[in-house]
Amino acid sequence: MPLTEKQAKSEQEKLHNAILKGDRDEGVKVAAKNLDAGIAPLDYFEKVINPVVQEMGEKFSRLEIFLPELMRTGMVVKAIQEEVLEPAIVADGTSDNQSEAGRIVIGTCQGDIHDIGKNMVALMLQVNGFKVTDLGTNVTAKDFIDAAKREKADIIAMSTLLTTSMPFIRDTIEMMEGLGIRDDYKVVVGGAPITQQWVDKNNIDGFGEDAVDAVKVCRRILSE
Ligand code: B12
Repeated sequence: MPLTEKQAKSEQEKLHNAILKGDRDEGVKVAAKNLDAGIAPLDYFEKVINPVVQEMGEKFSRLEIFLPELMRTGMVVKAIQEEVLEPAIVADGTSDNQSEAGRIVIGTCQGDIHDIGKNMVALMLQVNGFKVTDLGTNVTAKDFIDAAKREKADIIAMSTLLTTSMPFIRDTIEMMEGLGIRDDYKVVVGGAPITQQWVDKNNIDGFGEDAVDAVKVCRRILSE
């Protein structure tokens, strides 16, 4: 049962209140109530969580809220992700280890600790049959490359939300070129500041707008 626009607005308000109070338990409770009522976890993520975090980000850039509120946003959303959405997505998942769709190492680039979007992408790839090794946050070019070799990866997937960390994606590509291994792995990237134009300019194989798109892009580039 998809969320209507009116329901989504009212749920956004409840989540927003939980964030302002910094009340993770209330956040978890209001999210769990939606899933118990038959709302799909991705529908809740896209129509409730995403608009609220975007709004918090915009308020932060207009100096209407400050770092403590931004941190509360991260804390409440991560709790919902870990305690409500991930178990539900895994339970619904079609993961089948017998027919591995491909091997992916994923991480948030050097200098960046944002991981809510990256974790969602990793989870969706995993439940869609990819073997995913999550390297966490603040991952250097060398660590991406070492992990790709170790895990015999098909794809290196990099996330960043900071414009200041975008050059580290380019560093990873340049390090791969320097080592003569650029063609051994496909590179897929995502995160709010990244554009298709930037991707095309930097010898990157794929770009995903969101977690569902990430699965499509990874499938497409491995079948090419
Ligand atoms: C929550 C948040 C935080 C939390 C993060 C908690 C956490 N564990 O992640 C905390 C409080 C820690 C934080 C800290 C900071 N933040 Co912050 N943060 C945000 C906020 C509000 C939401 C980010 C988020 O989770 N979005 C929701 C997820 C689902 O979306 P997403 O990450 O974009 O991911 C989706 C897609 O992009 C895509 N995707 C993502 N990765 C990948 C990877 C691949 C391979 C693919 C295919 C797709 C893909 O799929 C995802 C799922 O749909 C944003 C605002 C915004 N509009 O993004 C600011 C924002 C990113 N932060 C910002 C800033 C400035 C900071 C700080 C520097 C603040 C400070 N002064 O200290 C620090 C940085 C610390 C560091 N070194 O990293 C700025 C960045 C500005 C810029 N252009 O560089 C933003 C844009 C806010 C703003 N408008 O100013 N932040």
